[in-house]
Amino acid sequence: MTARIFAAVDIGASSGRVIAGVIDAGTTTLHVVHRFANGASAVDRHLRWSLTDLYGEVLAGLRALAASFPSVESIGIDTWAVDYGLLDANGNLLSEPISYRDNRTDAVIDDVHARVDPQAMYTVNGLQFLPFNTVYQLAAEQRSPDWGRAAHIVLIPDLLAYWLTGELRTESTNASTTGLLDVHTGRWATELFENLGISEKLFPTLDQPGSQRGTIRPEVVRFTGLSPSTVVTTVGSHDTASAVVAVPVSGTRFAYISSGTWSLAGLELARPVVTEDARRANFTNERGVDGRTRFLRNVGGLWLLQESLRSWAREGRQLELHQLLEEARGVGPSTKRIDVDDVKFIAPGDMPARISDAAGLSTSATPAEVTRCILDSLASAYRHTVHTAGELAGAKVETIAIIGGGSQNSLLCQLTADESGLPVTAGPVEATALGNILVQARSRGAAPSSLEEIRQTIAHTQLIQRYEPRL
Ligand code: LFR
Repeated sequence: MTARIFAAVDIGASSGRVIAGVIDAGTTTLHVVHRFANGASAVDRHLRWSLTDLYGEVLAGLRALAASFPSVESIGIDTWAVDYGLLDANGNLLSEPISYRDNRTDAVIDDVHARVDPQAMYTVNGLQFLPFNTVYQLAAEQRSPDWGRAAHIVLIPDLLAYWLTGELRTESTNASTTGLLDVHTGRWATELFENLGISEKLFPTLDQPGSQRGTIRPEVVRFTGLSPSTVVTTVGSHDTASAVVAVPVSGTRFAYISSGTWSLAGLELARPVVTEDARRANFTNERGVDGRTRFLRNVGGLWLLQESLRSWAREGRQLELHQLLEEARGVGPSTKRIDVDDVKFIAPGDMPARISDAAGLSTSATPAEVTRCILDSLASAYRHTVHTAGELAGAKVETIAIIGGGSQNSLLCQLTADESGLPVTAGPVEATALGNILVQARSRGAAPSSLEEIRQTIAHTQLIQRYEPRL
């Protein structure tokens, strides 16, 4: 059998990649063909992404892809969730999308909750309260000059897919993070739209992972050199949904932690849990591939460390991550910890000072001590979250699967095993790209049909480390 080739455009809050996945005799091998930086910056009084630049990087990546893998069949796109761009009636982007780390929703949250009781809202959308959920961002947007001219609200991966194919849709796993999708039916929650004074028609039609979005436009063919028959396939376009496809564990008795800028920690369930206890514990029911429920919490993530490294670099201390982690291992367990979920850590800025202040560390705390405090605090938040998820869902958890970039942080993985008393599998590092690629492959007959079989293949073919709890 000849190898089949698929590509993932995978963009996170701090970097993006175009990755080719070569599937040969059941093994998927990934090749990164293009990497680029991402980040939001202050423009016109808001923290904005540059989607125009990101699209340029996607095109450059696709050009590199065509050069090395001309027989690529299909491309899938995933990014972070909740953010969107507004298009006018001619399909033009009205302004660069505002980042979820912007503070514009502070002024509108109470107003939204006055229109829709948060308790009632949770029974409909099942979503964890986060100040940046799209529903709050749209409430702020309703006060902006762009609002009157907006004809379409387009989530970030769908915007990139629109520019590549000309087709406008809303992918459903990502739609579930807007706060406007009915968690029980998977359709738009009409009543919420009405109560918030937002027209449901602003969102393009819902689309499911595995369906064909469209073929690439002639201009894209000309620029990239890709074949005109190349398609864009809808995948779990919420990066976390794609990542959860690629956990290397079978059965139901596992928790996952998709560890990157954020840590998304929780369970995969057949049905949502929208009890008052789940709401109070701030658990979300995001939609997964194949209509599964991702019952999880956004726990603070490596953002705390990434942003600390940036602060130290601004002070002229260029620290090498590997060495810093070794030093953090050496300083031993920290007695002082932070609440990694505190909203004061969401915005960019001087993170070491905020952390030292919150933990009560001395002003002379070294970067290694701050780092150890971050990792110990994350590990105990992971333990607590996994434990609470199991209790709320009535599920037994026997293993924790850490996937994504954080799975390479062996100190964090070991601390998680120690804190939780459970074995931890770590990897694949590129879970999101693998999940993206395998959902495309499956829709074209090049990967097994059930998520369970896909996961078994991943467990057998990808690099997975194991950490046992130490007493
Ligand atoms: C992870 C992620 C989370 C989402 C956050 C903001 O990259 O997609 O799942 O809550 O970013 O969009």
